[in-house]
Amino acid sequence: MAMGVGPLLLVFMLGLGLTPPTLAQDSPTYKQFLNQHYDPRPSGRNSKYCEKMMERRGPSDILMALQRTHPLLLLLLLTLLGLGLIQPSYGQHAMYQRFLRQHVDLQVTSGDDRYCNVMMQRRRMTIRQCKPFNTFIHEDIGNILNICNTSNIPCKNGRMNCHEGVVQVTDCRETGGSSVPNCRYRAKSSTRRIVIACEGNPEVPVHMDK
Ligand code: 5FA
Repeated sequence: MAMGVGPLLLVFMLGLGLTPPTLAQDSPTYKQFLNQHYDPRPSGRNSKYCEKMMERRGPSDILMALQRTHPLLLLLLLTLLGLGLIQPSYGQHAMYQRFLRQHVDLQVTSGDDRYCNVMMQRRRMTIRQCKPFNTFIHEDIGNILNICNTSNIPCKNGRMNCHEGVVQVTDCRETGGSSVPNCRYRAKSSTRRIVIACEGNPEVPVHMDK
């Protein structure tokens, strides 16, 4: 369901393309002018004629107002549709950003306890509570993305969007007795098999499963 900016642009351009002809062919201002000031076959030029015409042409102001707003409503509808289309893409992008923040560190190839204490705080995993366990992957982003291209395996929650790969990691496990804001961690660096969940088109990592 991932959609890029392309469909939004298409829908938006379609909206822009549809609106000008509507304005040109049925210009509300022009119609209003005709309605208020033009009568090719007047049935008289007395007060009765004026009364009749004012009554007949008056209420159409509401219609005119509706006609005037019609192109805007159309544009609004198309824009909302466009926003609806990019929403899933944006959500998935946010999950990918979250994955990068929590699980990817390309600066180092391994880390010690101090690394975990600093990184868990820096990557905002010790705000409301000390996240009990977290893995940092020290691998080129291309290699991590490639894991999403391997065959699907079941995730812990039963979904089939998980993939496995072997990468260099630092696992940070909270030591007993630490608490916010001084969360304390024990580090374990290794090259191990990880399982990640991927979503989107192209698929990107959104969750660390193991
Ligand atoms: N989530 C879980 N399984 C998913 C899947 N197969 N595909 C896409 N998303 C999936 O899940 C944490 C988050 O991951 C939730 O938002 C869930 O929708 C999504 P969890 O079941 O609470 O796992 P957990 O308790 O192991 O997660 P945390 O400890 O919060 O963090 P993790 O580092 O284990 O996982 P994370 O990378 O998602 O933060």
